[in-house]
Amino acid sequence: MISSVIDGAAVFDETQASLQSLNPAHLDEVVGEVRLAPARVFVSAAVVAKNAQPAWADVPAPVRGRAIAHIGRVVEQNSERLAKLVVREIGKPYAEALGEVREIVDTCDFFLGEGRRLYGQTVPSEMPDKQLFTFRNPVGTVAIITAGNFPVAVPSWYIVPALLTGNTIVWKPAEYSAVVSEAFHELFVHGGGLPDGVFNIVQADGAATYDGLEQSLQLGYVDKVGFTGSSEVGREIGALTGRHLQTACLELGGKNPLVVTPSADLDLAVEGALFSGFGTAGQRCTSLGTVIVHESLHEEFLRRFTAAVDSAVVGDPAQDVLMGPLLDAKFAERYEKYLGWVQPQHRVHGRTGRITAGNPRAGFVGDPAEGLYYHPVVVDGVRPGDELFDHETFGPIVGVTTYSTLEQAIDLANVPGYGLSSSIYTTDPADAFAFRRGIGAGMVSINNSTSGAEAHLPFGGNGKSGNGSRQSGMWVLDQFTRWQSVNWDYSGRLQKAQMDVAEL
Ligand code: UN1
Repeated sequence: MISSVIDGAAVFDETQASLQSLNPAHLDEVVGEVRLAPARVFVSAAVVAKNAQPAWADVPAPVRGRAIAHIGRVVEQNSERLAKLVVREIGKPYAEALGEVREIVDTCDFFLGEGRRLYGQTVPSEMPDKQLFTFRNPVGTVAIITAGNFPVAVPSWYIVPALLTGNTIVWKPAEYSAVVSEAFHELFVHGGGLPDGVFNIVQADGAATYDGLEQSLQLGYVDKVGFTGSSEVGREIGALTGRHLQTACLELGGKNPLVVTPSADLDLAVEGALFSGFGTAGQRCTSLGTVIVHESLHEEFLRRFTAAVDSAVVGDPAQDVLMGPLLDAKFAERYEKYLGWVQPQHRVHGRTGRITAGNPRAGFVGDPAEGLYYHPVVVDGVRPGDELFDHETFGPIVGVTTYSTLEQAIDLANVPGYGLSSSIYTTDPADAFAFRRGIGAGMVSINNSTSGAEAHLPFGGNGKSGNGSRQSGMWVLDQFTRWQSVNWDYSGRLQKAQMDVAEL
């Protein structure tokens, strides 16, 4: 039985419900059972983290960097085991799962050196015999709430820099990736030799987490929140955090556009659209929502794209497939609702991808021995105002629409009001840069997929995709540290800023 781990000890609360985590490729296989914690367990984890924080912050940053280095090596040594667990618990194809584990290692590699930098500045003063400085201080206790579609890479984006900068952690992973989360937690705690209380994991559902977080914020036990998940829940977390004058780093949904211009290499664009739309079964926040193709290429693009989709292999995620099953029954149910957004005026292609395991689901019913497999679907003729155009679906469905001028394409790309990732296929640099300037997204790909960001560039979105905060790379240091300004006057007299400014 999987449980929360607080202050180095498993916390079982027999009065609480437990939940089975199922293999989405074989719903009759239980991967693990998790005991869900109530709100008060979340609060006690926050108290423990709060108490452990000063000592962790006292550890010299280069030493914390070495702990991160060790974690990276231990994760690397356990890559295959962890990736196989990801395949089993959330149905992500093995190659992608291995890539995801690689992303933890990349993140550790990046931040281990940051332990020896973590620079502040020396700044000149307007007065003589006075010196100004800036220091980065840890924020304190960080609550991290993450989704299960990237059960290891995305948590590492928060956890690694938060630990490196001297913060302590309460992590609440998704319930349906509890087994992977437990394995991740163990690798981190043991690999890094982390003292008890520094990195706590709370296995809880959304309601208990919200209540626990609210109390912890109210009582001052949590100083920062990192959240990856839906735009709806992100709004609630942002509002809750703001009410207590704390800040949240929010990484939310996307309706990511891919523009195909007249000068594009069409085969490359098709390949990019296929991976962006159907990699991870369309369940990345960076997955492709709508292809916006120039009207002159519409038919040819559609012909090649649907041919590629038709020959895509959907099946056992342990094999070499484009797409495995959906993550979890809850997501499958939601996705089926979104399939209802297809309207009579739309032209539906696909639902023909070769499914090699189980039966495709027309409706979410059927033999539990078979997984949550769906056909990839392409819907041509989506327009603003259609639910399918305006909203994220988090599933293997891609819309197609046309444009005539690049300005229109940019407008169409911005209409849904998300702003996470975007892509343009063009061989004309002027188009590429006009797109970059006009698009509201935090991330822009030129001749590449909307998904698959590298781990050392800022990652994050605007609008419905987030509150402008960025993860990854050195930019995330601003999420987990607060600047402290120091002015040191060694003149031996009271020098007043703005009043005692030295003259030439
Ligand atoms: C997510 O789905 O929350 O850029 C993150 C990508 C991945 C991360 C996706 N590296 O597609």
